[in-house]
Amino acid sequence: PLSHLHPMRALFKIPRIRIEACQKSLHHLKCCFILFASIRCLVKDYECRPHACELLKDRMVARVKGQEPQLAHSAGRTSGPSPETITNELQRRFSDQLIYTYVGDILIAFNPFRLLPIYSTEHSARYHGAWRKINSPHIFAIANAAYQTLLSQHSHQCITVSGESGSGKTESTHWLVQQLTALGKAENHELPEKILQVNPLLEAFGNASTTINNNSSRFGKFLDLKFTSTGTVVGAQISAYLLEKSRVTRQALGERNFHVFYYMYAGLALQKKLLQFKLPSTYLRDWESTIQEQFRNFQMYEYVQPVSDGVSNPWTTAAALLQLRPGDLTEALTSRCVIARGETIVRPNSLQRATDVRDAMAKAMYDRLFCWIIWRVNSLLQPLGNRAVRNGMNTNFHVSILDIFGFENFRKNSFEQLCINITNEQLQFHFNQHVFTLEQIEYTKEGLSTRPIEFENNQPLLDLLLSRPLGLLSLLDEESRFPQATGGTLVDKFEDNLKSKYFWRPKRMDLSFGIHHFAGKVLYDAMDFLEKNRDTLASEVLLLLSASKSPFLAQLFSQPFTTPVLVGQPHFVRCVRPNNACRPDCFDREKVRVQLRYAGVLETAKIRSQGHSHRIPFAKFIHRYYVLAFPANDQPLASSDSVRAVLEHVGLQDWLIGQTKVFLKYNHVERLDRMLLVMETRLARFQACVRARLA
Ligand code: AOV
Ligand code: MG
Repeated sequence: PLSHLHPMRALFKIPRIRIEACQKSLHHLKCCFILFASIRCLVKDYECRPHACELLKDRMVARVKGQEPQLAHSAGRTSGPSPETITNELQRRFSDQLIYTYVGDILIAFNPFRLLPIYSTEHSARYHGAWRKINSPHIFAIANAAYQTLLSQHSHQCITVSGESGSGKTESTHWLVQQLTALGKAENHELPEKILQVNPLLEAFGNASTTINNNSSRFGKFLDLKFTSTGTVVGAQISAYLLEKSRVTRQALGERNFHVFYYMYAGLALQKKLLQFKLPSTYLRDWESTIQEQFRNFQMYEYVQPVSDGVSNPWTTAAALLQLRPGDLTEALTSRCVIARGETIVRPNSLQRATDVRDAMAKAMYDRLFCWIIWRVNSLLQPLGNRAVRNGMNTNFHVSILDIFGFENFRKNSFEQLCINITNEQLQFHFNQHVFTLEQIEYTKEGLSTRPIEFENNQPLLDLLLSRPLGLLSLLDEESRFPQATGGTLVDKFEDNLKSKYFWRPKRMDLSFGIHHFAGKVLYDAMDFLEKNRDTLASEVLLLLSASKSPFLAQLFSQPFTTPVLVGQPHFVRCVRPNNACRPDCFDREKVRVQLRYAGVLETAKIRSQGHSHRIPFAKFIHRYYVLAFPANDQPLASSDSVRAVLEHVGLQDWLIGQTKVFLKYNHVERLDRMLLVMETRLARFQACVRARLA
């Protein structure tokens, strides 16, 4: 009986002006629906034509072919340099456009904020299987080191790329993937192309412009490349973490929604009047031509038809796009079922609640869509069907690359920044564990003496944030369970329970609190923490969407899209941002010094110059290298004596022998592998020669 009235108005008798405000804010939801309807076609397009997605990639993909700079070797391996010396050296190198420097086997990568001619195919080839010393420090060398270790030790490798927002992690990841796919010469020529084209696709949906970085990753990405035992790349798998889905409905001042919305807007130029979008002209100019072509593939017309019929009610449009009955959609957003005294009662939602339900729905749709894209891409990149697999070859060899969102400190920091910064805090801990703690534990376990190196251990910070039941996140979870809790009660709770020098509350009665992270002090605003942490999707909405007539939508809401994760022998790339202004010619010493300090570069230089990053069990070492010192038909014991015999025979120095393992520096392994290669090559020639004579 109320159907002739606007549904919201009918339910709450709210003034028209508020209805209009509400309708206006449906705008972003509408964008989401349209995006949603077209996404299948976009991914389909990706399946058919990997090249198409290249069009979406920004100028970074353009290769500059020109004069190549001669990179000098790093000065990173001196023992005990001062922070001043290291900063000076890095500044000198940066001004010579030498952005890469080794500290032991860790790569320091400066963001040059300009395209350097050092990523060409010729450069790539130079680092294929090359001994590290003969080339300048480079991101390609890290890919090569991981690849060679995979081949020689048959163990999973994991390259972790870290650094603050805008320091160049995602770009570094791109070069790593390019080099690894080039090294793993796939039999299927489309595969490397497809693996590389995943980036622009995922960046369109998972990256956005922030005030710090105009292509900022708003999710964590773990890319796992799969190889055969002989090093042929046969597939890949991606896992994504913590997509910042709140961006779909709200962006901070000066920030934007995910890139794909602007690509869509631009592509929708033809439709703009129809959909009443206000299009920023710059996007139009940049993207129109690209998207026009894609747009045809999107088969958008059928989806936007209801609007062109002159039906302006956003509910009807939304329901048509989602293939739901308009009444059902309205009902799910504007009312809820509550159980009281054993009876189910339908209660109308307040305007605020209806708005929250709508936002939660848009966020959930976007999030699941993103997971679905990754799941779909993974199914296209899995090794099944590959010839190597059909032939029964083992493809259980992995090199993984982790690229997360970097440490952030904006003028206003919310729940998302807390999650991002906690993730970075954990990554820093992982780095410390591998570079300092585990190294020292392993020396002690193997009966070797060490000189302990002091480093900034962020364990107390992790305790503050993650311990149970009194860590910050546990307290937040606990408070989220109280329906009456507010931002104020939350910060009070923090203040009463978090007794640590890393936590402070600047003003009582205020909703802000501070955390002194490993990378700097951040002031958070607890305003929406509870709501964001609860992250609830009304059961009515969930039911409704899973029952959509659109099989695609129904699938999204009835099936989980998850992927497993591996660990492996770590390799580290530490990205450094030379200045805040994204300028290619500016080296802000103070900014760099802070990053070098919190990344522990000084301590890393010390430990890596005296440390041994390869620790190989005797049996593994003997199995691989005994031929360097023993006759090929010998079977020497896997003992410390045999290991020593090999190392002394080949003339290496500065290694250590523990109780069960031999401790080698990265260059030792390189030299051993090189000698092995020389020997194998000679042997092959000798065999060929004998065969020729016999014939
Ligand atoms: P991020 O991944 O570390 O930030 P990006 O990799 O997105 O940082 O780099 C930021 C910008 O710096 C890029 O868009 C490029 O313009 C430029 N850049 C980075 N590395 C290079 C390079 N090697 N050569 C040329 N330009 C480069 V964030 O994802 O915000 O944490 O969340
Ligand atoms: Mg990034």
